[in-house]
Amino acid sequence: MDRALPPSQTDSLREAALEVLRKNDLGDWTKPAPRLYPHQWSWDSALIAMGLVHTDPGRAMRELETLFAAQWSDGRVPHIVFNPRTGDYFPGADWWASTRTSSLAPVEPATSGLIQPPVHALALSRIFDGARAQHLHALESRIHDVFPRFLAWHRYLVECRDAAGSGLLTIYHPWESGTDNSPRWDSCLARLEVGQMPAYQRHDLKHVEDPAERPTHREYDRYLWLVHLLKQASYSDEVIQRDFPFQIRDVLMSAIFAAANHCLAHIGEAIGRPSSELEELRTWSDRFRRGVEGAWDDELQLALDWDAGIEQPVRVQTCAGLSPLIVPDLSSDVRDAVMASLSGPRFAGAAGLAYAVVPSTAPDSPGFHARSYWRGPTWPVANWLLWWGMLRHGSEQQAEAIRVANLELLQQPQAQFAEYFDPFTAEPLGSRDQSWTASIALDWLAFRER
Ligand code: 2M8
Repeated sequence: MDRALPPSQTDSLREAALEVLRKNDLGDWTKPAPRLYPHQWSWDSALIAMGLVHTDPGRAMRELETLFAAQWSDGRVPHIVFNPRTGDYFPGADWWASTRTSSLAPVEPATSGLIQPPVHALALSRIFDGARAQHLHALESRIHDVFPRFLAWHRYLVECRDAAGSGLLTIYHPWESGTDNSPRWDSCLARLEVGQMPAYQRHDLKHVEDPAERPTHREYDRYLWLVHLLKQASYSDEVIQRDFPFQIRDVLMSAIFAAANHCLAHIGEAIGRPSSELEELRTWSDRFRRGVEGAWDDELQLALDWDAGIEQPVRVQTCAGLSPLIVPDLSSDVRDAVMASLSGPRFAGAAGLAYAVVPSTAPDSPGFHARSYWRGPTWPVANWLLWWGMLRHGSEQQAEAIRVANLELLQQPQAQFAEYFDPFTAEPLGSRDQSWTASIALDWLAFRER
């Protein structure tokens, strides 16, 4: 039984979460949301697999296999895999023109040319451990088969997104971070001069009640201008890195990558991969741990992204600053400092919160907006990542407090597995029936039974 909620409520929450995943299930992959996001998104799929593993580990594996089947020949896993049969989305496959633009892209399916945070090995590791425990040999053999693709993905990130060996991954677009309109990107986007590009029409605003919940038109112009420039560079890392105006070393992505290398090494060792590969993965995990630890800012008591365009840290206060918690083998003094920031008055301990969960941006800090997407609302999925990390660092009590507070938020009758929530009123915002919200609810509900 779950300590957070009485059994009748956990049962109905679980059933409702499963229903969301069933409704968004397209057979081999899952839509992140019924209408707002009708294609396959990279990190959504991995986090969806984290929930599916509790009911159908084979289907969880299929989610990853479908995504990795769209991998580019340089190893990158695209942030969107387009399905011609599912709904409107802008910018769609034509706008990205991946196959026409780069010989590295698959001929089919059409994809975007960006990446997203590399959470995939966290999901693979969960599937693997389950398969081993339950003697699911066919599933283990599928993990064997897909392993080289995962390794190629990690190698792409190391060689192309951190060629300088900084221990932090460089992103070229806010969409790569997954935290699209976070104040993390404001100062860099403010320097960007948008040139001539074709007129466009957004689809996202059709699917939310209030446009304030989504990025502004000014932000969208910048997002699309960056895509235009990326296409001009043929999505080539070498060309992009010469003078691209948006190059930021992303601390959250790098923390996830440190953990992902650790998870992949764990699987690799268990399935007997060559020791040279295991050594590489461990070295990468350590390199990105050091990168994230080195991004710690004593004054803000948060880890900060690095804006390579001006060679300065990005001094904002967002949940990404807590990402050292996701890193394996974190030194205990950094862990204690991050935990203090997380539970303190800028995040889960902020005055007036409806539930003691982590908002995406610290209330009262510049750029905060309670209803706008990644500028302040609480995202259960971001809370899940921090919770996952806290458990690994032995911060069990605090992890439990985050899990319980999130489940209480999600079991409100109006919550409907929303994409994000106003942290003060708990009003659901963005899409409803968001797959990864349902999926991580399943994982949180199953936690006490594990
Ligand atoms: C959001 O991003 C997409 C663009 O990739 C959008 O706003 O159209 C983000 O929350 C991102 O992290 C997420 O993967 C995606 C699908 O849920 O939606």
